[in-house]
Amino acid sequence: MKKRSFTSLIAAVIAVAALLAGCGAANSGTRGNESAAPSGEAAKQPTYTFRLAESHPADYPTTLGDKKFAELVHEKTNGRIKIEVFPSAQLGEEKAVIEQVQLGAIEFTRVSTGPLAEFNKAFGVFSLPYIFESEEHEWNFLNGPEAKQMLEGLSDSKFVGLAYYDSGARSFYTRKPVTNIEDLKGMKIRVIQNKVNIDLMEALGASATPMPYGDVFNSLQTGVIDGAENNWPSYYTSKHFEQAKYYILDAHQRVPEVLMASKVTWDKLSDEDKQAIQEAATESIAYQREQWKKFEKESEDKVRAAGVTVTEVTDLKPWQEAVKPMIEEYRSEFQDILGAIENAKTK
Ligand code: GTR
Repeated sequence: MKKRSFTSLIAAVIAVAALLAGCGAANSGTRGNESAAPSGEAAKQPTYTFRLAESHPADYPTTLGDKKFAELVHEKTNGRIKIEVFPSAQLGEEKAVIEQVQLGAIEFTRVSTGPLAEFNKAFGVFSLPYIFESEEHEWNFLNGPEAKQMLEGLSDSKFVGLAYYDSGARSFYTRKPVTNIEDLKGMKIRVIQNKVNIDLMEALGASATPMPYGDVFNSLQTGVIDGAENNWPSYYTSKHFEQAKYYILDAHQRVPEVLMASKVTWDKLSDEDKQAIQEAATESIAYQREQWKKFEKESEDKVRAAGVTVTEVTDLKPWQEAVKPMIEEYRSEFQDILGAIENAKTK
């Protein structure tokens, strides 16, 4: 068993055991920080220590956003609510984490809307290709009422959506040279598991191989897959660029990240605490986006310096044409959201 899958299994066993034993933070009101209980007025209110699961390393921009969020929550609750950020998939791979957040065994997480689509169908819209023209277009939509409604809709799946974080654009990288859409034909490409991604690979003539993020490096190394796709920071920090040295910038998706809580945890909090947490999440967005911008450039520089062959796609037409029929197939399912995305265009 691969090291990371084994770690995820252990994490899952511990979390379920904790849940069964009824020692989740929301059940007991505290989790191991009674000594830190503040004095005075605040002492009458409960103290909590929660966990936040993050799959990226400690210095990755989403993790920095999580930490800023935790810091703000701590500040706004006078130290009563402590959120410990567990980076590098210590609490498990994304899908397993989402399942545990749904159960209330993990209280907070930052995940991609890619895997989230398997739990809440509306989020599949972000995996549709070329629907955003730019970062501005994407954020114009994410800051609008429909995107907020999508976060609210997460409560149907036992989550509380708190904020969107930036994740740039995803492009393909491969072990063998790919310089145009034709070269992708027949290639086995790792995707985040969701139905839209599988249909997307088919539309491009490639074959979709869904697997957890933590398994991609080995699968590239052993040739189980021919390539994968991601943004600059993930391509760099995962070291996938060492195995797949051809990066073709088609920017097919902009799949935002989501900061969210377990509804099981949330329902046990006071209105005042809910408000403090929501405010902290909203305030952390600007910081996360700033960090994203900086790190995106740094990762690009590092990857280019390592000798990766980067192909800019000057004409996106053939790519967009190839996926048109699949987008049409999804049009009725995502009609309203697609309309709102269209209306959020900035030019
Ligand atoms: C990254 C994203 C992760 C994960 C990963 C993947 O861009 O931040 O949460 O979803 O992609 O491809 O699995």
